[in-house]
Amino acid sequence: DFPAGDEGYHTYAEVTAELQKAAANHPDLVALSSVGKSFEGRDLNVLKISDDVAADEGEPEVLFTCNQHAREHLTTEMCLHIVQRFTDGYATDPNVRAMVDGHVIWVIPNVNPDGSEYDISGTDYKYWRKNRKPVAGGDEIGADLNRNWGYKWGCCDGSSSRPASETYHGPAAFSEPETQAVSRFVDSRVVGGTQRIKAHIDFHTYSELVLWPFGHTKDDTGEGMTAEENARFRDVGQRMAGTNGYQAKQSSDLYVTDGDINDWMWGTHKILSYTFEMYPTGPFPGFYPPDEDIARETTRNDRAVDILVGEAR
Ligand code: 0X9
Ligand code: CA
Ligand code: ZN
Repeated sequence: DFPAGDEGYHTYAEVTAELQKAAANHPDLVALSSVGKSFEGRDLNVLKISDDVAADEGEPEVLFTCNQHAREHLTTEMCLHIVQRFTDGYATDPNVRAMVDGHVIWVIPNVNPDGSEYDISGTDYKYWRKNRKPVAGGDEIGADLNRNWGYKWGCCDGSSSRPASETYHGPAAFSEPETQAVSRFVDSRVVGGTQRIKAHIDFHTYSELVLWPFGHTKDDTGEGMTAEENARFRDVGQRMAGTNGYQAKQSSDLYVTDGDINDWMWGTHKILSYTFEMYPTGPFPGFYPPDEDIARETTRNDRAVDILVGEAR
């Protein structure tokens, strides 16, 4: 469980219960399923939100993913906040209603449930980042899921091949059950040759940034990124950052990564894919803001989320 005083955060079991409640309270709007299982066998929950949720209306789709990194618990709360706003808000908020009527919204609150449960096991937080799959042939545990995606995996010195590293990219692209399951889900949204998911945010903490691909190269444009596409990433990124006060930049301007989720979403599927690094800006309180900060720091992204949904068309 979360340490005393931080009970406002949701454990994996509590997240699952919230998703089940949302589905029970809004049967026409919400469908809960799983994209697969984590290494330790936890369901990777995905919530679908749309009017007439059982029907395939062919609407543009948006995906929100959270908690690739175990200790970034505020991101799980961000996904839950999105769920709550787009379900409970449907009856009362005309803006929410229009977005839900015109789109399919997918939310995966826990991409790394084994890691986040490990991080809150025991009395104190463990500062855990990776997943919990043991590395073959040694004593190390875990790969960095955000270095395990299959677009130019391990290409560019933006990850590590040493199992002890915090950015260990795993033995192969999609070697980890969690990235494999989420990527197969995204692959499955190609319907009749067209990817239905048009836009995506992967939430992380911390630094208050809006980041766009590519991460594997410092070049703004080149293979897989035209000047026009790059200008759109910049424009939408800056508009989103204008609403939450984050800083917007290309992800490799922060540092080069290879095998991250945005590079795969864009490089493979041409999904308009961003990383948000949420509150705070620095190591105090870093990964562990008090639960009193949850409401303020999740609501802070409401307008940015709405901008992203508006770009899915
Ligand atoms: O390193 C990461 O995976 C992300 N930052 S975190 O502190 N949450 O670990 C940022 C990934 C964004 N991509 C690049 N910076 N290239
Ligand atoms: Ca508290
Ligand atoms: Zn992260």
